[in-house]
Amino acid sequence: MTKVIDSHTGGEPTRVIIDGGPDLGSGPISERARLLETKHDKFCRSVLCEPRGYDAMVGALIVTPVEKNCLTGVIFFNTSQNLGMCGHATVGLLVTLYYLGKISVGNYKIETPVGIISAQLHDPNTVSVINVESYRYKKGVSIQVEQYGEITGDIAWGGNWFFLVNNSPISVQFEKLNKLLNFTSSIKSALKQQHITAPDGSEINHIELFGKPVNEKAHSKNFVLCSSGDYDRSPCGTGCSAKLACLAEERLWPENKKWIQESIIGSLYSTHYSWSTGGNIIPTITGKAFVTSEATLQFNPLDPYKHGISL
Ligand code: PYC
Repeated sequence: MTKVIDSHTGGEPTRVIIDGGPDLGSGPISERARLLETKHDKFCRSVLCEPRGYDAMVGALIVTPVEKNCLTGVIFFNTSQNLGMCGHATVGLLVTLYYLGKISVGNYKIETPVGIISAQLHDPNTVSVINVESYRYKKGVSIQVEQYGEITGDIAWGGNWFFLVNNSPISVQFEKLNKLLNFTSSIKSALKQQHITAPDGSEINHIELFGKPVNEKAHSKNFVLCSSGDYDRSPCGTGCSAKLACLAEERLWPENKKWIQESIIGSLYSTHYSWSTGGNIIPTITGKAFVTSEATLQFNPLDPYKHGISL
């Protein structure tokens, strides 16, 4: 029996597995994350793929932390792979733990496969995530993208790897959703074909475009293609961290000043950063989540799609 609590953060869904996840042992969280992806992919697909979920959904598997001062450990995953960190799902996780009566308003440390983060629950729905250190890795990388020609972007780390494009030939508007999906998927393929990777050789699997905001409080509107192939309905916590890293590096936005990021559906995150002693930035992302359902997932052995619909 797998018990889950679903929530959304700025429209982006999180499914927290509160019971019935696989036993991954007690090793380092990064090792347990590797085990989840390689040995329990059927579990991940069955929990998140259609007909129980969909490609936008991110799973949050609660695990025992190695560091005793952490509230919990967590491994984030989507319908195709693990995520290093996930901002919207961290907001969803804290709101879910509050809903379950396991935490109250306050500050917590959380262990993720890419490092320990902090999160502050301000009220039953509002959370600030103090993310892992973020940085721009490369500036102005030009690639040839089929149908679109030369596209230039920055590569940055915000807990996941991002290719960030400021001058999108497709305007960042919800009405252009299919075109935005097509364009960003083509960028992702081009990066792969042209062997443009993160410093450790891993794929740059999130693509982020920026355009003019609609909401007058916001400084920018984004569109984020996630590694699952679907788009982020929220402004993307790790994507905002990568954006802040680029702004900071260019000295375009000062430390501790609020940057409001609007998502493709119009939801907002309030963000800011501070410099770390090593010259990277420490981003803070504030957003709201709401619990949408509690469920016990059923896996009938006679169900031909018990492991989800996937290739
Ligand atoms: O909020 O960091 C995020 C995120 C990554 C992928 C989907 N959401």
